[in-house]
Amino acid sequence: MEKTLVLVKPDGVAKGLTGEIIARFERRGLTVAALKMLKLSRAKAETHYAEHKERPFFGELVDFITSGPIVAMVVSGENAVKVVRTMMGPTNPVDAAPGTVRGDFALSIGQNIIHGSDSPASAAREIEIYFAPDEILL
Ligand code: IDP
Ligand code: MG
Repeated sequence: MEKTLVLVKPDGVAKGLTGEIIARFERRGLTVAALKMLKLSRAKAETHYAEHKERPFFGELVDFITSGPIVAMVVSGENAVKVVRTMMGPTNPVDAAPGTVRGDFALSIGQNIIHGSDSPASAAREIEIYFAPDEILL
């Protein structure tokens, strides 16, 4: 089964949306294969978002993702990467349709509630940042 990394970002946790987000994936038929709450270190945040290192918003992004607790999960299922991305909605919530997580719960690109890996290769790289192999139980 394909696996993807999902983060409920600090704004999503603070708004009490963790259960709602997990429920959406479970109702769709995806499986939560690993789950934890944590506060991300700057070093891990910089590793996770390394592709954006040169972008003007990088500092703000690292500040935000390390600003409070997040919930990390491995979600698995057929085409999990693409299905999760579709259910999240586009990066800028202004463009996100109602029915998507960002379209229902976010307004700003900097605080857009949720992360999901953008490819199976990204998923493999990102899952290793958050989970040891023996923490992935399904
Ligand atoms: P994604 O989360 O939809 O995969 P990416 O392009 O990978 O989007 O960007 C990572 C995160 O960086 C986004 O979720 C968003 O929070 C933040 N971000 C992206 N572009 C901007 C921007 O132009 N201004 C501020 N934050 C941004
Ligand atoms: Mg991305």
